[in-house]
Amino acid sequence: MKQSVLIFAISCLLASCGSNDSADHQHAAAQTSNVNKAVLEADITDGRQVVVLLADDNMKFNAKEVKVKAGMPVELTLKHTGKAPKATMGHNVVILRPDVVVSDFVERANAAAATDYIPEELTGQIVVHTRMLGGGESDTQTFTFEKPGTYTFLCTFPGHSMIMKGKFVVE
Ligand SMILES: [Cu+2]
Repeated sequence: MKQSVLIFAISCLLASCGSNDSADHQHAAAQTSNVNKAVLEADITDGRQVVVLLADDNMKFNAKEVKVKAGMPVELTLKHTGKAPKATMGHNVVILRPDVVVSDFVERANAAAATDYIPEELTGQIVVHTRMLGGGESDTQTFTFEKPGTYTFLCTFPGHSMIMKGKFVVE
């Protein structure tokens, strides 16, 4: 916390910002510190790449990037480590194909409450997705990336993908 205040003070100094800008700067700093920068690598077990993503009541995933290989099954588990119910703090993981326009997808997902925010008309844009989970729940999906590339993953609960978003880097 002290460090982020210091960084804020320094960046404020460098930008020689006036008091009017302080709120904006503070807001931006808070958002940045809320984004997890961690990189996960899969554990290979019995020919499967095991990946466990965690999501919590603070609307965060435990990783920003996941490294896996193409052509080998991925066993992806999402665990909701929080206590909040699905209706207010639901989390899923949706992995999109590389050519998808993410902002368009998110817009359609927001309107898909009846199907737990999975837009059924766009399933062709989805590599795989977990169920929408409430606190304490988990879901596992096994699938294979056929081609190397960078694939966006996100939570489609409305508003969450602003922070709950990252990438699978498939080699
Ligand atoms: Cu979420």
